[in-house]
Amino acid sequence: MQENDWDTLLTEVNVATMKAGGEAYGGIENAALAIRDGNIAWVGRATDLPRHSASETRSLGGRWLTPALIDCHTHLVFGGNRAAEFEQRLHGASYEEIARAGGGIMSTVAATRNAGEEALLELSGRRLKVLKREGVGTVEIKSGYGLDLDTELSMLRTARSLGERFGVTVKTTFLGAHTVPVEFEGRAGDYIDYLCDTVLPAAVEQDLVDAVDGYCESIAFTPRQIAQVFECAASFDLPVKLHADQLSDAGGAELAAQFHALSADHLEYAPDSGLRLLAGAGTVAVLLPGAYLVLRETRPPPVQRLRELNVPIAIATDCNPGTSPVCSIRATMMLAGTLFRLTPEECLAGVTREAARALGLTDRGTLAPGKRADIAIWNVGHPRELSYWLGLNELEDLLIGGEPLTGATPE
Ligand code: DI6
Ligand code: FE
Repeated sequence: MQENDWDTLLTEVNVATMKAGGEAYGGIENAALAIRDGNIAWVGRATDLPRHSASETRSLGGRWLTPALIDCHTHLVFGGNRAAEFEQRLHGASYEEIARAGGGIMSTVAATRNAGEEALLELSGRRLKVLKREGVGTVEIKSGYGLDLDTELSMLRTARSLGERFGVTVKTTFLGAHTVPVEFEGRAGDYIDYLCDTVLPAAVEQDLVDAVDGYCESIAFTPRQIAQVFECAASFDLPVKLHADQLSDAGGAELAAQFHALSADHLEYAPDSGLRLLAGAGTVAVLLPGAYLVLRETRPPPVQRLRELNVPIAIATDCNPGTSPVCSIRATMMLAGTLFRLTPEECLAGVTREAARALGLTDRGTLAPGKRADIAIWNVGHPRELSYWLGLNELEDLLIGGEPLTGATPE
């Protein structure tokens, strides 16, 4: 029969489908999974397999399958690094002090403007390769270290090129409203106008933008300024995301909810009223334990309230040179458990089902018929191990659209 004519059949597997509401992890033991035309055609218990033919059968010796992992918040493309600032912080300076003294984001802006597109591709490719080796098949990459027309476009082009080069899905996010560049010092309003009148329209025109983000913080932009950028995003039908309430209660959660943001990220200082608005707006909370760790924050995000309010929780690396020099989604899962007390199942859902939702992707994040065959194959005895180890990589293989990609990564 036509519908049971498969390209690939994976047998002798256990599957963490990550579908919500049933077994823990959406687990199916002694399972099989069939792929056709790059999508999942069938998944279930091996004893329930219908009559079929398959061009290729891969027996996986009891390994576990999960959806390929999704890193839904990164600043992967940047020049230079900020190890010197890290050192200064260890000598006692605070992140805010360094930023106010002209370091911080601005020092990465200078390095990124000077790098040139070839070097940017090379540097960020190294970081993406590491993520991919851990089973990441989809990654979000933000601009925001250019802050001028040419460099913002260059960052977004680099992000798009990375997707093609590495065969993974890259979702690009415009973060022009990251900080006020020196050329606009003391003129934040003019800079926001420039973003809305010039930079974002050009990036959209060149089809380089999938979503728009802003840094709403006392050291960055006010809710009013970000709202102007979000209005502009809406005029292009682009979804929005927000760096919200990381270092202070800056009204970020409320703003994100007001614009029905795909996600509100960080949220350490979000007030309860803001969380309730997020719940009503269907916005995903993206928690970033790498930044929390590196800044030695002491106030964790309100995980228990998010659970009570049924706000979906995703987690991500926030890979960036200032606050989260973290290129490991697996370490991020372990840290989300250890620092934020997320359960291993919440951690795995946070880098699959909920991370997909944070990017507005409905075709991935769970293993179910009709979803893309983006599948990670693991040498583990149980999926809880994926949030347990720090620094052990049990990835056996990564399938993207049904095709094994391990080894195809450019060196
Ligand atoms: N994400 C960001 O964009 C800022 N913090 C964060 O978690 C700042 C990044 C930087 O310092 O470069
Ligand atoms: Fe960030």
